[in-house]
Amino acid sequence: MKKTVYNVLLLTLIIYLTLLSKNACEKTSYMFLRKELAVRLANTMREVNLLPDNLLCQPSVKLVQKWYMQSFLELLEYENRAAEDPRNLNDFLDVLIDIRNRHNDVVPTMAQGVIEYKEQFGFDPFISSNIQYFLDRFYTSRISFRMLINQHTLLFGNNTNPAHPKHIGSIDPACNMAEVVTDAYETAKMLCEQYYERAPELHIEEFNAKAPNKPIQVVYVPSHLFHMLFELFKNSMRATVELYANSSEDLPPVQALVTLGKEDLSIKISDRGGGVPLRKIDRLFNYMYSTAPSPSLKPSRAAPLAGFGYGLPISRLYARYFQGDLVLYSMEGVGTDAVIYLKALSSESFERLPVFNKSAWRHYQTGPEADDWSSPSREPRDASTYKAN
Ligand code: W6P
Repeated sequence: MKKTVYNVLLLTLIIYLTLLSKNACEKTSYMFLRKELAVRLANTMREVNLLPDNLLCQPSVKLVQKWYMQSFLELLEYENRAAEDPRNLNDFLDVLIDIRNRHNDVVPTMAQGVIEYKEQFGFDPFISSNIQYFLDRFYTSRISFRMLINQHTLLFGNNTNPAHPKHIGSIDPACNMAEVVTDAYETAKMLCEQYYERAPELHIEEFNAKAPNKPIQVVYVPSHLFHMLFELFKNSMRATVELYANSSEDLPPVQALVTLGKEDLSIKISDRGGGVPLRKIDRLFNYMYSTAPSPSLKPSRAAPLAGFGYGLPISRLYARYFQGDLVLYSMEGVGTDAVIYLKALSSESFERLPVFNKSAWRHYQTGPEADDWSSPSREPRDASTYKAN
């Protein structure tokens, strides 16, 4: 009898402590986020203001600024609202969801701003490097902002994900790489077949150097990984299908190699799609270069495998956000290897965030510097052999 009572009490105590700590945790998260999110928004807005005037005055950029300002003010409302009142916690959840929705279209809207600029002023290498620097930082900060909002709303919005009960918010503590690779491949394959009526096969191979023959897993955000892999598969498939457009030969498969070492978890996606000359590789990551000249805000009208042209640079930001990277190695005439590098240990996957300081400020002030390498274009040359693109 005594033992049972003890057990019941223990159980009640455990349930009570769990509830208590869940609430304590939500309060802590609330107090952290109301400040942290406002600070990140404010820093971003200060940096937007450093953009060249001709870009700042574009209507799309103005619209994005308005969204940031409104979200900032909404967060400030909570500055003095007690975490002890559950109504505040619940209202805050709703505000976060509103903010997230308000910012859904920031990427295509900024792309539109770049298009508007390009239509008026043309392509300018100085502005392009300014925009590159700015958008890399701006989108990284957006990734982090959405990550924090997602964690809070998923953890405390009291709807546990029934499909993935083991996930902690958007994080999978045992994210199986081969599964996400297959998933991203299948999704890209569907699009590819819709558009081209065929798609290359996938050959997937794993090499676990750390624990031979064990599946490769890591603590990661599956949606980020999916985003990167989906982008790479679309590019590989398009290159492959277009290279074989007038051929009845079988398509060379896309190969995926997932490897795990002590420090890196790497995923290589290889295609035999004919490759890209080295001179053009940087352009694939350039925001200003890869924005289409005509507005195409409705993705339905665009070719399904083309997208906005922002897929690759943003995928690279996802990889870098947790201290990884995304690199392309292409051999023209043959094909392209794309490698995603991630940290094998979650203890090394801390956030990589832009800081707003004097050094960042200087990036927007310096004019185009004189090139300190010889440039063939300054030598007399035969204009008829000059390749413009
Ligand atoms: C290509 C161009 C490209 C970009 C990114 C990933 C793969 C590929 N393949 O031909």
